[in-house]
Amino acid sequence: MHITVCVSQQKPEPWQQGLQAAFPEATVSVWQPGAPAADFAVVWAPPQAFFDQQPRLKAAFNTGAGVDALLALRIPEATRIVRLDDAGMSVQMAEFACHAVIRHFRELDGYEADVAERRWTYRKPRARADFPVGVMGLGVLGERVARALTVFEFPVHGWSRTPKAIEGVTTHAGEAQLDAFLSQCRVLINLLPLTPDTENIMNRRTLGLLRPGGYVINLARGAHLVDADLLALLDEGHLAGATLDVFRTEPLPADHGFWKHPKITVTPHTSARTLRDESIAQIARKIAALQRGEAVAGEVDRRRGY
Ligand code: NDP
Ligand code: OXD
Repeated sequence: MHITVCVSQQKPEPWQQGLQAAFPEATVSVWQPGAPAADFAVVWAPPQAFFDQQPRLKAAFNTGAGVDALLALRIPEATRIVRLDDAGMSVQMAEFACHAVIRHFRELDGYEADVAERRWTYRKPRARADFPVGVMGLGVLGERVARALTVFEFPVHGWSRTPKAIEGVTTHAGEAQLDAFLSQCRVLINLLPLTPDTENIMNRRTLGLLRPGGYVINLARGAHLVDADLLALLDEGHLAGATLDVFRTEPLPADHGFWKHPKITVTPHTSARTLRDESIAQIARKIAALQRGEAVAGEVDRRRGY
């Protein structure tokens, strides 16, 4: 068995060493142009040349959860595409999302500003019932986030493509229920995959349906959000603020209006990081399962786009 590693923006050697330790008998190499064809690949944002030169891959394992960049490439039909299936990401996403919601709800930015001026002030407690939180995308990450929010007793709504039942969460499904879902929410958390159906899904019309004083938390992909529409709704006062972890161009360009906007909190695509050891262990288990002819979780449906 030959496994090749092609992970841009990350050091390939630790992936190679971890996989070699899991499969001592296998050849595990870091891909270079012209390298021999492999059976399995571990990839993050590989160049098109990688797939052009790897015609007999049985599976390509993405070192992240989102496969939008991968699906933009031409990949041999017979190559299965497998995404990371949690691998330590969902708990990170839950803590990040809950932190962003609570920071807004409890007005912690306001307290921080007061304390910086040595002002001992109180704000009127807000009612949780006035802050229904909506989670768009109820997959591996979104479901975990929705469940975590119920612990803090926020009213929680969720929206997915197909119907779901999650204890404590009011669920909605499909395009036909999108507007009803949005109009019940004040805080909106995006955890959708980026597909042709979801691109630009957060725009003037849809964000305008949120309750007045709405708050947007984008944790999925920058191209889900129409930047200018968010800025307009913030400036008009319909939205109270936003926490943005992902952007159309990353790193966020130095002159982008989001950096210094007083109502926007920017983080550098860090809400749920790939944990290398957990990911290597998961990929190794899946390679072994595929070798035995078994199905694996996290296989991407190319037609669906996630
Ligand atoms: P999943 O594939 O497990 O879940 C996707 C969810 O979105 C599913 O509930 C699915 O519905 C729903 N969905 C897909 N298309 C539509 C649609 N057209 N209308 C309504 N619902 C839809 O993905 P994950 O939870 O693992 O990850 C979500 C995204 O988070 C990733 O694609 C990635 O972009 C992003 N991400 C961001 C990270 C960061 O650090 N900022 C880290 C990791 C991921 P159904 O259940 O019916 O299929
Ligand atoms: C991912 C990501 O998709 O890091 O895993 O965004």
